[in-house]
Amino acid sequence: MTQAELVVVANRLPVDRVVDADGENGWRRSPGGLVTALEPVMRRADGAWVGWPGQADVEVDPFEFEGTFLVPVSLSADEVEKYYEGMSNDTFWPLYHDVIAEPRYRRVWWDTYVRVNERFAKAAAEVAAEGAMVWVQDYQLQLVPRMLREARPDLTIGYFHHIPFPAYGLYSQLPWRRQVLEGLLGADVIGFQRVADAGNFARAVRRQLRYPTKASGITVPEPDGTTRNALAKAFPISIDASSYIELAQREDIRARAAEIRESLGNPKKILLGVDRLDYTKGIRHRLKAFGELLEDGHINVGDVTLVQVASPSRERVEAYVQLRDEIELTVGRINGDFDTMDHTAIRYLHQAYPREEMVALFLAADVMLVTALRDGMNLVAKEYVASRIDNRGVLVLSEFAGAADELPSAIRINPHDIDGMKDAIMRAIEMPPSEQGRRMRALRRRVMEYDVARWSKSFLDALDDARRHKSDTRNSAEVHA
Ligand code: GDG
Repeated sequence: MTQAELVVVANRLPVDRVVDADGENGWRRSPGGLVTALEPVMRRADGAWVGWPGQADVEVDPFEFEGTFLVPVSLSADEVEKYYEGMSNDTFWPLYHDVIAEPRYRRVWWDTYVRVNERFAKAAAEVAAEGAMVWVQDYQLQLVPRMLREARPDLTIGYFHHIPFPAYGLYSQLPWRRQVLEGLLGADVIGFQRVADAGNFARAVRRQLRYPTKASGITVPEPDGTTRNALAKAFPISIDASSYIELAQREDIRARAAEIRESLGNPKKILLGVDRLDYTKGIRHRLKAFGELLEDGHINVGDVTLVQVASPSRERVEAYVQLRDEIELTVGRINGDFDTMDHTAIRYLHQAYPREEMVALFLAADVMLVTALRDGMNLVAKEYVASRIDNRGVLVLSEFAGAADELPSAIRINPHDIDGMKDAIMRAIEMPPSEQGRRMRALRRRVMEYDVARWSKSFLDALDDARRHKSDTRNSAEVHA
């Protein structure tokens, strides 16, 4: 087996299984920011990626794919149900998003989560070279850092948390709150989206484990009686901005944007929402505000259309089934009340589109609505901004999305305040081009400067520092021995 200097461990492998016309199985790189960000790093570093291939009960041997060594971790259908749909998406996801939906605490899910985390940790331990760096991704794998450290104390371990970390009062509901903190603290560097998330984590560690913390450092006791320092701090994730700029410059995509406007009956203003269909995204609140604006007569369907892309997500989890029903009922009601033969109030699309179509939509949209009730970052906000090479368009952005920390030139909203959101939408619709330009330029500067390459570099630099520090302490211990 390959011995890799850099190992990424994520729930999913960076590839999707595809079957070609002859029925042959193959693999295709899955689109996604993380994959794009890490690809060059992985190539340079003799990298390996440990993850689930995305289908239950599929056993695949490790293989080389476009310069990265891929190590598939197999999950049974029962494990997918308990570890992924259950513990990850029906316990951690709602709990970490401020219990917008009620988290379910089921012991059998936890047991499977532990077992599956062990399997990921074992696969990573097998493929990592002596003294390698391992970077674990996200809430599905919170126990891996500790398990890996126990198996391989020579490794330097990083963990990045893509979703929020909740306030202690909520976090403390978790029956396994100590185990999860201990699991994460197996890492040398623990990255969060926002400064507030890192703060919530440090507070949980102080309250629950009584470990001292100072600035971003946490003093973690080791089994041998010594202590070590773990770093817990914000590394806000970003997007591959240049690839969005390239798409936005393409003639065919610009033509498609014009065609989209045309097909909606050339309204004066197009509002756009693009989200996975998830209760954290505030889609219902957005529809409520939009519906009321129509009802109040502030806007009419001839002038303003809302396009809502809600890409299918977690369709086997009950809360998502319910959410879809509620949203579709609301859309149906609003359209029923306000549509005309020529114009629709909401063009609702429960589909996933290729990136080219997304960028065409971004270019067609005068106003982008990001109304999340809670969101680690929200990459869609950044993708919209990067695509607006014409410095036009308005971003309406929830203060509960991580992106709000970095994008102060957006129109900031509290999605729970429906009147406030209605005012913000009207302001966005009526904003003069000069103000749009001023705001959009500021937003674009930020997104282009802090792109995903910069994000991964800053995290890996921190990890490298931790590794150097580790070998310094080891050397000085040897000198003193
Ligand atoms: C989690 C955190 C954090 C969506 N529909 C389509 C499509 N998308 C793409 C978007 C964007 C991505 O999916 C969604 O990223 P978000 O950041 O908006 O949200 P989550 O999926 O909840 O991601 C989040 C993120 O992790 C990264 O750390 O920012 O807070 O919740 O890139 O464009 N892409 C295509 N077709 C679709 O229909 N091609």
